Amino acid sequence: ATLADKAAGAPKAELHIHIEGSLEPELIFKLAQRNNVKLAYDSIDALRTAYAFTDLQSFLDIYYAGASVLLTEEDFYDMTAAYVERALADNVVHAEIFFDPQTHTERGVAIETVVAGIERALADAEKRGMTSKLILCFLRHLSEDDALATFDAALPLFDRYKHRLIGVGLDSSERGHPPSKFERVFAKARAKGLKLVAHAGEEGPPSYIYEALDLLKVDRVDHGVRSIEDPALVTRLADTRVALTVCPLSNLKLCVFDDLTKHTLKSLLDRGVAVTVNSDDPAYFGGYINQNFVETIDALKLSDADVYTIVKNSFDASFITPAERNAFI
Ligand code: ES4
Ligand code: ZN
Repeated sequence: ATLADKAAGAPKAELHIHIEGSLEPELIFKLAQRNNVKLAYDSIDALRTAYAFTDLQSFLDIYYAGASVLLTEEDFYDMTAAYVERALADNVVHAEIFFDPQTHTERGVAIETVVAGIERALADAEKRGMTSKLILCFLRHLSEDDALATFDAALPLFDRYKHRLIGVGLDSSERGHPPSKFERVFAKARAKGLKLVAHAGEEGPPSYIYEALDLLKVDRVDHGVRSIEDPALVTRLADTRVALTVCPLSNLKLCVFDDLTKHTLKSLLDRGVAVTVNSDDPAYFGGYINQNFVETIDALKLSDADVYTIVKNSFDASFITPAERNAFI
C-alpha cells in the first residue's frame, strides 16, 4: 500500500474540527426547508460556487450564513451524526469537536438545545467505536463581556456533561482580536479545571501565539503555523511539547499559503514541534481528515516516519484521560 493508503487506514484522533464547519451544502438546504429559513443562495450549486475564499473573513461570512439553518435539537443531532459518519469512514477513533454557541444563542437558540443535540449524536458514536470530547469556543470578534456571559450560561452544562464538555477555545476573526482580550474568561475556565485551547498564528502574528501561551495558558494552539517566523517560539513549542492542531487544506483555501508545497508543517515537524493534521471545516475546505493527509503527504513529501509521528501526536496531544486511554488499550 502507498503511504497515503496507510495514513488513510490508520486509526487516528482529530483535534481541530468545528462542527458547524461539517455542515455540507445538501444538509444546509434540507434544514433550511425543514425550518423555513431563507438563504441568500437559491441552489446547492450556487452555494458551493460561493466557496471561493480570499482570507479567513471571506470564509467566516459564508460559514455563519450556513449555520443560520440550525434551530432545533434535531438539527444539531443531524449535523453531528453526519460528521460522525464521515469521521468513521476516515478511521477517526477519537474526535475533539469545537462548537460556537454564540452563533446560535444570538438567533434565540438555547445553548442547552445546541449541546443536547450534539451530545446525543456523540453518545451514539461511542457505541460505534468513536470516542469524543466537546470544546466550547468563544467568538473573538465579539466582546469579552459576551464571552463571560456565554461562559456563565454554560456553567450548568460543564457539570451535566462532565464526560464530554471538557474545555474552552477561541475562534473566528483573528486579526485585531488578540488572545489578551479574553484573559479574564480563560482565567475563569482554568479555575474550573477546564482544558484550554485557542486559535493563534493562523492569520495573526507570532505575538498572538505568545499571548495564547502566556496570558491564556492554553494546553494546545490551534493552527499556530505562523510560529515559524519566530525561531525562539518554535524552540519553545518543541521543548514544552505544546501541540499545534494544523489544518493544511484550510490554510490553502484561506490563502494562508498560496500552495500546499509552501506549508510550514514539515519544517515545524523537523524542528521537533508536536504537529497534528486536522480538517477544520471539512464541508468548506475540500475534504475530511484523510484528504488532508493525502494531499499533505504528496505536497510536502512526508516520510513514513513523519506520518507515524503525526498520528501518534494526535493521541498524545488529545485530552483523553489516563483512565479512558487504558479502556482503549
Ligand atoms: C475557523 Cl478556519 C477558522 N479560523 C478561525 N475561526 C474559525 N471558525 C471556524 N473555522
Ligand atoms: Zn479552526
